[in-house]
Amino acid sequence: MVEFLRCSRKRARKARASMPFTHGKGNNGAVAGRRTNLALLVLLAWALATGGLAFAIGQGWNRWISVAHGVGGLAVVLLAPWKSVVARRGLRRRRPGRAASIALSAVVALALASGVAHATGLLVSAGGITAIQVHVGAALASAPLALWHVAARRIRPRRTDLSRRVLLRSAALAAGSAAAYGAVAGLTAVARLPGRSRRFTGSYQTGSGRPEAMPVTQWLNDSVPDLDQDAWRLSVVGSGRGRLTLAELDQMREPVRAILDCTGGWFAEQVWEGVRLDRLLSGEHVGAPGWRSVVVTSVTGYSRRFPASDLSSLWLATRVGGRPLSPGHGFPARLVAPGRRGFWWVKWVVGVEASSTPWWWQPPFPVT
Ligand SMILES: Nc1nc2c(c(=O)[nH]1)N[C@H]1C(S)=C(S)[C@@H](COP(=O)(O)O)O[C@H]1N2
Ligand SMILES: [Mo]
Repeated sequence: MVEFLRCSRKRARKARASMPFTHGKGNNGAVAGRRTNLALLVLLAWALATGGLAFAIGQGWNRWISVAHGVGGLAVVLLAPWKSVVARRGLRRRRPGRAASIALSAVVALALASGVAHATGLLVSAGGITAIQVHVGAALASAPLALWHVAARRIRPRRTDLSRRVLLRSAALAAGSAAAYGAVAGLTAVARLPGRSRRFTGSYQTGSGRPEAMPVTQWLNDSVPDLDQDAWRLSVVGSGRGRLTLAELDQMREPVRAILDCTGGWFAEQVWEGVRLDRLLSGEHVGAPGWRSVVVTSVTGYSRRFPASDLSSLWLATRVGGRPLSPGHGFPARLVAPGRRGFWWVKWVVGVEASSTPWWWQPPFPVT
């Protein structure tokens, strides 16, 4: 990537002569630069949207979102030589905000490099930080910088930006990026890189069937609480059950095999044991008109809201791999939500509450 940004003068001259979004003859560098910038802006929005969606989805069609995300990222790489011409011209003018522009290119380069590192498996984690964490951090940092950049270096779309020729070149760029994606995937397979054996979410298998080898992960800033199992009670609101002890909960348990798939880039399959939420919340109120969702709350304050119709596919687990949960994995009780990404699997649960609020009335991702 850095290589691209620093492409040689000769290549720059060549690139200038074949800017991707020009109208052939009468090649106007400014128009071409503007269209390159416009394309990059669209691609950045695309990358943020598909990346966010890939984090939200735990079902098989996540694969296609991830492919769309990767193809978009590689399109940015393909445009880099042209953008470097535009950028060089801009830098020479020494306008205010240079530093922010350079910072933007740095975080985009970091997001691209860490994305490729994770996808191929060349560098999945180092020093306790995963490539995905770097990827998401850099991507989030790029958003405000890009907004600022667009405001400071305004581009005005014109009607001719949607000409047939521009659309054809966009299609060529899409085809080129798809081919690049195929090449990266093919090389990953041929070179037998770790990236070849990922789940459809892009995650790497870690500690399946061995709960003690499964990473302990927090979404943001929760820390493992120290809970006394005799004092612990589960508050169930909406079924007339009131408060349950751990022993009472344990009696209702059944086994469920499920995959915990963290957006941090790993997954593990375990046999959990827990009580199905529709059993826990059976009673006069639940299922009655007006019940729309169920909120599952941790002692830490972390919580997620689920559609009432999902109760029969959610479990409140007290055991994994035939043993009680460890403190890190949610002792004494944690949610098991097959088909949902890890951030739905609330740990250290103390409350299950039926509610009339629709399930989507919450931030798409937890905020703590
Ligand atoms: N209370 C609470 N529950 C939580 C989280 C958290 O930060 N706080 N993180 C979630 C995330 S992002 C994941 S991937 C799983 C990780 O579960 P584990 O630590 O048992 O592997 O827990 C989920 N449950
Ligand atoms: Mo996670």
